[in-house]
Amino acid sequence: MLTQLLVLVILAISANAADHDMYHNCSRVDVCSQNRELERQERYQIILEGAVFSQGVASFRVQTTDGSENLGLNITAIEGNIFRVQIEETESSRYHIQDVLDGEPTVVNFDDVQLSLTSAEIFLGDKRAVVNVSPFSVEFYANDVLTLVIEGDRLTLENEELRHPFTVGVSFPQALHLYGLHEHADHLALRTTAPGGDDPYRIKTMDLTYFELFSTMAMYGAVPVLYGHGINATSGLFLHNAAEQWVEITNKDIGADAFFMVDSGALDIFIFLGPSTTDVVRQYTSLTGVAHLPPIWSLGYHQCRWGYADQQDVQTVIADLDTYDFPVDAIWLDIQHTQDMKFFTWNSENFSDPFDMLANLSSTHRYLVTLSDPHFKVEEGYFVYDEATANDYFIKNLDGTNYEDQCWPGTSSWMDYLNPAARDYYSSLYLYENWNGTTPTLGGIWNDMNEAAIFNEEIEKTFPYDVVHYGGVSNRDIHNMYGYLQTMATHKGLIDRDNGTLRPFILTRAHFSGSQRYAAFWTGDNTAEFGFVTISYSMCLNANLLGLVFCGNDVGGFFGDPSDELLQRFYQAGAWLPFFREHASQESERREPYLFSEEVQATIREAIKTRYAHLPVWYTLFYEHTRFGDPVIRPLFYHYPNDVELLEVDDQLLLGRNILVKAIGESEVTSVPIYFPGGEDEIWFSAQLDGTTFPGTGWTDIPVTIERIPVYYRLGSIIPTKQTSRPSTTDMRNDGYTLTVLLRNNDTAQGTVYNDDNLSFEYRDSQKYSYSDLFGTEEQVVISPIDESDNEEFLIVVDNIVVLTYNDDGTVVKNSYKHDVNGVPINQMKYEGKEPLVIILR
Ligand code: NBV
Repeated sequence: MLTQLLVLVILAISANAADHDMYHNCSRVDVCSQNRELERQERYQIILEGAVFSQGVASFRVQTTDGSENLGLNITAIEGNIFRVQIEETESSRYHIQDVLDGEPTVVNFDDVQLSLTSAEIFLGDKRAVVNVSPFSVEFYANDVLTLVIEGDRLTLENEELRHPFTVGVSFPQALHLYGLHEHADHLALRTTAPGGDDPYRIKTMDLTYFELFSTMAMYGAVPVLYGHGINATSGLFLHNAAEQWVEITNKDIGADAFFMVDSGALDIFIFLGPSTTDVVRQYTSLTGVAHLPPIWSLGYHQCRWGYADQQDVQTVIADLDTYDFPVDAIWLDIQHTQDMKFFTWNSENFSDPFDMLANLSSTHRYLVTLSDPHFKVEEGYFVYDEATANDYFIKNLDGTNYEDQCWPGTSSWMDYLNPAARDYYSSLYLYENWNGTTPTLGGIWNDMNEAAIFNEEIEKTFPYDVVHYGGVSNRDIHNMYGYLQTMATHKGLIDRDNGTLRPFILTRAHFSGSQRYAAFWTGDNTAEFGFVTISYSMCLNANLLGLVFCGNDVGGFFGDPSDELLQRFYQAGAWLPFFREHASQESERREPYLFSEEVQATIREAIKTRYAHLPVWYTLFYEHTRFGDPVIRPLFYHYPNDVELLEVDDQLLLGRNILVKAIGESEVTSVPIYFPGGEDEIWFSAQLDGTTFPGTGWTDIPVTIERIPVYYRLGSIIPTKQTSRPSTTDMRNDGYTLTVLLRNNDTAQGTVYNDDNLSFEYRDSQKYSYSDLFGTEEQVVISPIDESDNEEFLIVVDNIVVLTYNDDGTVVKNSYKHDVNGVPINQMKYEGKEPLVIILR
């Protein structure tokens, strides 16, 4: 009995662990094993003589210390306090990636250059780059604070026939923590890695089955961006390179080091000099772009399962969600919707009438999202296979034949998205005329398995490096951007399909720097365990700092079956992540929320409805992201950069500036510690509006029940919500707003609210939107247009104003106004959108 139990326990544990024999650790990958213990040593020298400074570019000659090789160092000044550092052999065949930056960066002139015998100083406003000759380093200063150093003593560049590895050390002398290096299932603050301990953080897109918590193993996404946050300044870098990398982190008492070991490609680093975290994030998004506004339905709740098997199932699930009063905006189809796993076909038996299914969904104002992978069944007669073969659109082996391996359809080939013609062809497959049985109700596409994932454990389940992409480019040089290129083509496909009138919604698993321009992403195949609730916060917070704002996890856990308690905690936390979808493996039990007891249903219903109530906040923040490049959800340090205590808090998030949420990732807790930031004067009101408040004085134990997780509104803010409960976002379109005003006696509160047609690009192309400032005192609330947009159709109507006033003795007074002092119903006061509307409360 005992042994049986033991076997079961071992099975249970190993069932949820990544296969460490199959996935390589540092010792099995050349670029890591050969460099990890590289000694610091001067290998290169800068030759100041002959350096050229011209129109924002400084060029230096670099020589190996033995004089055997010549290299060049370029430092370019870029608009917005950014420097670009490029080091390359004069005779070089290094590959430079294309299509990742959001346009060519704008080069600006240096303000001054000062040369001495030992250094060159380049001035850009109050920022400065100093190139030191010996030992070779490039130092970066923001307002005289030394914030980032490129260290010459760990620089190596090798030029092999098929590989061009390099290493480079970077230090952040005043950082207290480093963030970034996405994607890992780890804490937000990067940990020290060291030989004998954890492997360096590995960055390589791959299908990490059963990913583990607090691990440096590579996952589906690759964003080689690193920020160093200190009290005096935040700085950062972006390594513009799509090859495999390993990054060793050493945190010191003050300062931190990162050592990049890169398998191939160009040494091309953008440096962000902040000085604030907001500045650094904006600098990065200024280079790689922002997400466009999502169609509002994609911010609602998504119902997914690997296993909605036929069109009747789709209809029944939606009908049941309606019967049991669970708002939902989209239902998803996994691979089963295809005929024999052939993408862009429908299964003739189970989805025999897709038009009928889509019409049904559309009549309930719901959308369908279907999965579309980058691999294609090798089968003559399958139109995509035939056309792609005829045009040479598949990835190749070294001998020029199509690369083939195993995936869902059996033997498959992979679309070569590096080839612009293949991308165009792939985009065209999404046109209504090319994909039979589709309508605009098929509102979104799910690009899965695009790391790319392959059913071959010999090659870590992803492309081997000797496959060749368009133009003879080795996979080694672009591996990490393959999925990115697919989403770029999918995005174009959806844009073309609707003649540019509708905003595409795409969910991708693999992603790279800049993916935010095309797609949302989720954290992949998580497990139904408590730790996976909280890891979704640290992972999505990290992603949000790196521009990838539209992030979520599989609510419920992909593998396994959550307990009732766990499922509720997943929903409660997931409702406060930008992308909110329940999803489960086909091996898991069905878990649509109406299948549970009434108590469990009530909790899940409240979580989903809370999400819908706050959609105006989400939508406004997504708009502000498009405009300023800011994250939608933010770690606490983003707004409280000087509080060293909170730098490691990563199971709490700030939605924008004003809403604080704590995920509960533990079983059977009756209280949880919450960090309230901001100091004594920063008061946090329970979002239950029950008059409970907490000052921002750090850790406080808060009693909790299963009914909800702790959520707080910040004093001084105005939170726009819609308190109507409807089946979908479409049904809420014309509902009025409730403004919740969080005030201190005799003080003011402020907020913003954004509205448009919810679906099109007219907000961007014709300025058709309304964006308003909200200002409140105990006496009045004022709504004023922020800019001169064409806002007429989208002016908000306020139904209700709730004012919570915090008194100095800690008591809270709550007043709710549906009328102003003169008895005029608030929702009849017309906000004309040109002049401020003043609503007198008393
Ligand atoms: O298409 C099936 C699954 C999908 O449900 C999941 O969300 C993806 O992450 N897909 C992976 C392939 C599963 C392989 C086990």
